[in-house]
Amino acid sequence: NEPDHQDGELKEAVKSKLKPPSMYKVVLNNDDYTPMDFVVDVLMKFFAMDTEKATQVMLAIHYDGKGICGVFTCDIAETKVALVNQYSKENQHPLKCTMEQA
Ligand code: TYC
Repeated sequence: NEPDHQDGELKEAVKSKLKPPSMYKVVLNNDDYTPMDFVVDVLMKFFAMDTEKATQVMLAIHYDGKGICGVFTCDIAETKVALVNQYSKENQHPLKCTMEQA
């Protein structure tokens, strides 16, 4: 029940203390067995890439050993990693997804 201007000042004070969340890179690792088509499928299904972008990223991982699929807050990165690893396991591919602080 404070006057309006005090509410406004409180909001500013709170707002000024909020720092942006830490961001995490979600990384796919290369291996010798996962089919290229499956990796493209994962990039399209879980990281909203179109065929062309997913193919570019898959090939970059294939040649460089690993690659960034996206950068997310901790909770979202953890969820993506869990979903991708579960999907790979279900389909009996050794594809591994990990996260690193950005
Ligand atoms: N190296 C795999 C092959 O030659 C393809 C591949 C690409 C696997 C990216 C994993 O994250 C990966 N079939």
